[in-house]
Amino acid sequence: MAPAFTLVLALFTLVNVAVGTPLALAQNITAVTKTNIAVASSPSPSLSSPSSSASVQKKVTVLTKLAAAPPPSAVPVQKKVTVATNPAVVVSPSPSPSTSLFKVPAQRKQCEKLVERREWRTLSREEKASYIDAIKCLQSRPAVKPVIKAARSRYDEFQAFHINQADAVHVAGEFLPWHRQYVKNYEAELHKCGYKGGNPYWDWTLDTHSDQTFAKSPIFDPETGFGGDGQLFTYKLPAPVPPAAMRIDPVAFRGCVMDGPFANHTIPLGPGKYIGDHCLTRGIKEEAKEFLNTPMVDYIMTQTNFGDFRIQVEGLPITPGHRVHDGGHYGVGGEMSNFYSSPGDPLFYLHHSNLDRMWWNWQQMKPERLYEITGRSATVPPFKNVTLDYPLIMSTLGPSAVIGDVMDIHSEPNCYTYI
Ligand SMILES: [Cu+2]
Repeated sequence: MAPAFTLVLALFTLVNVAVGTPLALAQNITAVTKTNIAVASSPSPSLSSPSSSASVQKKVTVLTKLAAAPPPSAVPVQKKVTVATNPAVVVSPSPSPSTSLFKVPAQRKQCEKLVERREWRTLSREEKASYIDAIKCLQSRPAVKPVIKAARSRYDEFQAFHINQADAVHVAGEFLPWHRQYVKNYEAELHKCGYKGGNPYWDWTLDTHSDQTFAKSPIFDPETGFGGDGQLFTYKLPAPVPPAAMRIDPVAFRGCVMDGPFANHTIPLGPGKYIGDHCLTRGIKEEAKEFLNTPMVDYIMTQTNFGDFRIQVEGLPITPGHRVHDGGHYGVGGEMSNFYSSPGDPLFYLHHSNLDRMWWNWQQMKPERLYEITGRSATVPPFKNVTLDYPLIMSTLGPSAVIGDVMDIHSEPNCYTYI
């Protein structure tokens, strides 16, 4: 985000926060952003600190943080202000690191064999084809007991559960563990469909060099990838001005993906919480390179505690600008850009594998990080601080777990690794 725009946004935010109205942001900010910032910044007592000076303090905090919005190139400056002024600390304070939160659970059994999760472009042609075939297999198998009845296939059942759980598992301490278990269960389903490897990840930093066109990433290849951009005028949103509750940014829905393995695929759920058959939509954005590049990843990896790390990975609406999680969703656009229905695009699982890989790499930097977990369980009461005992509900998708179960991916029953 350009500094000038950031400053304007900061001032705009201050005005809006002061009068307690939702933000009216520039068009290129997603609907997800609008809604979420409105929630995160609104002076609701449930989100504010209990002190009477909280709202004043919050206004100052938001302004300070937005004005100091960090281009990754300004890492040292940003790093100093993150802890003190990050609005997320006001909205959702991480408890101070106490030993009780970092207790290592009883020794977990280490795996004898690890499934290797690899970057998409390192898979052989056959492995790629086998992965795509397994997705198509899930899209053709009937749902077991989906939380949304309109979900027809087992693939849809995963998307349905994400739509159902999205409000509970984002902008919260369980964001990374929940998605870790969710992708793990998806990987297990792919295995039932004959795929042998680990769920591949998409290392977007490989697509962000200045001489590269993001939309030309091998991930979007029609033959050896997931198909390309949405084609203009091939898709119409269910409502021209979707209600804010759907978190749909109309600009992100360029059109249907007309090439690749999912060109003729029909999605019964979404966008948002709408129900109705539609194509796979995208709206790839070149600007995504700014949020998915190596300086951004390096910056996020310098965070010194889990609370700050999770916030910097997750990005909007907690941070003032895009980060890797929301940046990847925004960069692909269409269904993938939606807070609720994003798993309708199979790229969701490669994107989240890469976020999981980032977390795992961060965990491995220091021994005490393996079981470090903090953060509030939700943005609205009743919430508690997440601990290793906190449940990760998966319903019919596969095994549920507690956070402590998923922290060490090299322990039973996780048994996978990133190479
Ligand atoms: Cu999600």
